[in-house]
Amino acid sequence: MSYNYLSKICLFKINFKVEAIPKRYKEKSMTKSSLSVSRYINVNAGKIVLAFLLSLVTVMSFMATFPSAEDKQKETYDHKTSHPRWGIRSINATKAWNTTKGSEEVVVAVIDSGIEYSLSSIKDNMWVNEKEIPGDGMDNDENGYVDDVHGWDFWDDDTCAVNGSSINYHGTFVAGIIAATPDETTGIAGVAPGVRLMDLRVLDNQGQLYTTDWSKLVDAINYAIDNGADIINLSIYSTLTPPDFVHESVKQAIESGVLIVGIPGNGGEKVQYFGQWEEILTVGAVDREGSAWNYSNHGSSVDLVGPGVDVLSLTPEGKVESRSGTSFAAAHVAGTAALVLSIQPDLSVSELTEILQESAKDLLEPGYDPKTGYGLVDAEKAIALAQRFRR
Ligand SMILES: [Ca+2]
Ligand SMILES: [Ca+2]
Ligand SMILES: [Ca+2]
Repeated sequence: MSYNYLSKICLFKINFKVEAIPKRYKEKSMTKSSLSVSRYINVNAGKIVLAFLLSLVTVMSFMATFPSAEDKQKETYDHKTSHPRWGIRSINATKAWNTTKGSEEVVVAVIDSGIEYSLSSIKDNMWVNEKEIPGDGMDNDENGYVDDVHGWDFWDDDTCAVNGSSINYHGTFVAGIIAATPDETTGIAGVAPGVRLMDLRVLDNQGQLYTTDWSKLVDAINYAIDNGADIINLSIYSTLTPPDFVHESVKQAIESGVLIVGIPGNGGEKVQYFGQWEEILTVGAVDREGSAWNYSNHGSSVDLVGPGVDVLSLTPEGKVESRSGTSFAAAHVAGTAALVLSIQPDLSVSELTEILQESAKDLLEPGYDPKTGYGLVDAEKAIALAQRFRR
């Protein structure tokens, strides 16, 4: 256990002029003693980093979790204690596969830290901009981006996440949950392995975006709208209020028929942006038993929950790791929405949302509640409901 979050915190203390650590994070970090708490601390460490950076530069959001000692030890999953597909099984995605594994016509834009799309279980699932000739230095489809084949790296302002600066694990991890091809070697499979992933990188290699970079996020949303995405997975949250033009771009996406799946954030507190906006389908996290995760933010903006505690997926190095966060719960819902659109491509955003909510498995008190929303997303039931859907 020589590697732990404290060393990370110390590093930040050295590198930055540090404001006081919010007391409640300290308390959470120091007083809990359960075996799994180190992963929760990670999330809080992320929030602390936010506070640190606020004193130095203007940071807008932080969503990534750092690898903890426990995560490090779990680089290879244990078949006995953790089936690599428990997350997608718990939402009955593997049963939904009897109907569809997803259509390649359905495109999920992952606005995140970039996707390592050379991984064997990701590479065949990338969206391809058919109108663009790769590598000729020309913007063949005249969409404003030269040689954009699988999306765009708005952080580096280059053609893809894997060229240029190194990437944070987060985007690849999310992409794996949405659409990884089932792989019997790693055991990993995405919710909707037949759909396509659009890679829109906005976060740096620490998983952060700064207030000077709001326009990068808006450009990514607009790219998704203009280039045929059906769904945006937006597993990013901000404790600062975003400017109106960001909200406007979110509204524009919905009006254009693009569902945005977002998160409430990981602080055990009120729902943060962007999940706070009603246009966004906001997804909290539950564990393997279907219990609400303590650190999943809650409030009347939470629409659904998904598996988000000790979820297994792929790192950019192709390793299977276990992570916790509402980011990963949202990815399960984005994948489920993609399955539904695969059999009912003409659904509006509100119809798709209604199907996901009505087919969810109700948790906690009967009906809606602010911790688990309308309940745990259920891919099999959502597909069945979509099949019966008539306007
Ligand atoms: Ca282009
Ligand atoms: Ca070109
Ligand atoms: Ca790049």
